[in-house]
Amino acid sequence: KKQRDKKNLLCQLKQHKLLRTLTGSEEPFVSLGWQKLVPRQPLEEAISGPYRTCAVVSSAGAILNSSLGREIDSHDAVLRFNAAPTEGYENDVGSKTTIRVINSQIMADPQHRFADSHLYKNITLVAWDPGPYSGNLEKWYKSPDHDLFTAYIEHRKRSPSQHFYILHPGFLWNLWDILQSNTEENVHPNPPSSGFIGIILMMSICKNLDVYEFIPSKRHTTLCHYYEQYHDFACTLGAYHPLFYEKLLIRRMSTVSLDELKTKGKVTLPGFSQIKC
Ligand code: NCC
Repeated sequence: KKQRDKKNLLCQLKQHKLLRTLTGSEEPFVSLGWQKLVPRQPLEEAISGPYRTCAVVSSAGAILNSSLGREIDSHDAVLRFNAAPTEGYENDVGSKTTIRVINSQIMADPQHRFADSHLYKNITLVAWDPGPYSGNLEKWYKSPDHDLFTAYIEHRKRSPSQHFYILHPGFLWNLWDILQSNTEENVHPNPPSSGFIGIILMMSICKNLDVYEFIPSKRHTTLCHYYEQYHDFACTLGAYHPLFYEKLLIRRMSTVSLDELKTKGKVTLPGFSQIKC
C-alpha cells in the first residue's frame, strides 16, 4: 500500500509537468520587452544537465556538525537556498553550489546586497515571489510581495550570460494544489517554501536526488539556520509556509534508510525521468 501511495504521488507530480519559468511572452512582461531580457533557452536546456546525481541542502541549523560536506560535494549538482553560505561551513554543508533558489526578499532587501554578493554569482539562479492565487500576472507585476522585478532587470542587463530565471507563479500554486489534494487537513493558503520548490525543481532536472536535513535528523534543533544564532521552532515546522505538510509529503515520496535519516537527515527521491507511470 505504501509503495502504491509513493508511486501515485510521484506520478501525479510528474504528469503535472509543474516546472514553469517566466518566458517574457506573457502580459504584462511581453509589452515591457522582457522577451529580450529573459534567457532565450529554457532552464532545462540551459543547464548542463540532466544531472545524474543531485543534492538539495536545506538551511536548517540541524546540519551543523553533520560532517556531510564531502558527501554533498560528491553530487553532480548541488542546490542551496537564499543567503545560505558555504564559507566556514564546508565540513558540514560542502562547498559546491550549482543552483540557488532565492525568494524575492533576497532581491529586494538591501541587507542581502544581491547585486554585489558573491553568493549569487557564477551559478544558476531561480527566483520566486508568490503572486496572487488567481494567476493574474498584471496584478502580480503591480504588487509583488517584494519587488524582485527591478533587481531582475538590472541583473539581466549587467550579467546577460548568467542563467537567471523567475518561476511562474502558476508553478507555485499548482504545487500548493497538489500538496492540498494529498493532505487530509486544510493547508493554509500560503506559498510553498523555497525548500519544497527546490526539491520539485531538482526532480525535474536530475535523475536522482539526495535531500539533506529537510526531514529533520537526530540533530534537530530550534536553531533556525546553520549560519546564524537565531532560534525559532517555526523554521523547521513552519508558520508562514506549509512546511509541516511539505515534509510529510516528501517523506511519503522518498526512499529512506531509517539509519541514514537519523544520522544524516537524508532522504532520496527519483527524478521525474526515472518514474514510469
Ligand atoms: O529560512 P530559509 O527559507 O532561507 O530556508 C531555506 C529552506 O530550508 C528549509 N529549512 C530551513 C530552516 C529549517 N530550520 N528547516 C528547514 O527545513 C526550508 O525548506 C526552507 O524553505 C524560504 O523558504 O524562502 C525561507 O526564507 C527565509 C528568508 O526570507 C531567507 O532566508 C532570506 O533571509 C524566511 N524567513 C523570514 O522571512 C524571516 C523563511 O520563512 C522561509
